Amino acid sequence: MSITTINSSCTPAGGTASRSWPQAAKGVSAPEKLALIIPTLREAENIRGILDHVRSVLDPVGIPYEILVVDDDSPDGTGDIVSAVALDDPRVRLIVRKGEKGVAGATLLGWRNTDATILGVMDADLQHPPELLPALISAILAGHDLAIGSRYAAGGSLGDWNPARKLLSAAALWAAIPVQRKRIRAKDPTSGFFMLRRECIHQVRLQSSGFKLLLDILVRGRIRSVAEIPFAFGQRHRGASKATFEVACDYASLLASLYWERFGFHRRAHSSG
Ligand SMILES: Nc1nc2c(ncn2[C@@H]2O[C@H](COP(=O)(O)OP(=O)(O)O)[C@@H](O)[C@H]2O)c(=O)[nH]1
Ligand SMILES: [Mg+2]
Repeated sequence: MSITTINSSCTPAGGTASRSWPQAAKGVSAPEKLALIIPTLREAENIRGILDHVRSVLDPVGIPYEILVVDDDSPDGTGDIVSAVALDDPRVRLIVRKGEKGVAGATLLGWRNTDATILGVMDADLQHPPELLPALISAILAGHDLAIGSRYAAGGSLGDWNPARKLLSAAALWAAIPVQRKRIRAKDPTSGFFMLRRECIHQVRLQSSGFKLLLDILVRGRIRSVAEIPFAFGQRHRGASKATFEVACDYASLLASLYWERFGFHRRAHSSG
């Protein structure tokens, strides 16, 4: 299992972030900045569309932002498309990882390569509606540490998933209940669409394998308050899902380490102390 930590501030890679940002809109304090990570693996058919869509939604919000596409060396030209967009808009940046896979690690790498105060992540395939981004930002600016795009909050939905996938998702949620702190327990701790304050994971050790970074953050991060904003999980725009049996194994490994920390080591330490 690979573990990684985030520092409270980072030097942006590639020098592309040393530009001056536009003035923040009224109500948004100047030093705030959002870094939105879009992890990609073979998303050539989706990436230009999602970048255009996200920028059209974020521009009117007025918060300084950058979008970091962290691509695991996709052979379909995803990276070339992002590079072309980045030439025209320096708020778009590409990070290419070689020899590694996994959404959690890609997201953490993106967050390490930005100095933004608000960190976010969303998928490239339009299953996460960009229209939800302003509500997530507002929740953070209103004082929540973590804002989750939630399929399970009232008003949200899983879309057209088949019964087997719904059952698996419900099992994953059920398994995550005992390890979460009651006060901040989330209805959708396995969502891949969320934002948080950078300081909440400053030097926190997080598991970089697998897809389910949010649960790790909920358990190990310094999260005091959570907002869940409902959304309907959309249909993949183009291409195929990369969710595999290996992803399920990574989730099982994450759960095992969280259960051990919560109910194994500490209990032993307390009972022996
Ligand atoms: N960097 C990176 N991104 C990935 C990897 N696997 C999936 N993704 C991206 O993560 C997002 C969600 O993946 P997806 O296959 O749609 O998962 P699903 O929605 O659960 O079916 C998409 O943007 C994918 O391109 C990976 O190994 N590395
Ligand atoms: Mg998807």
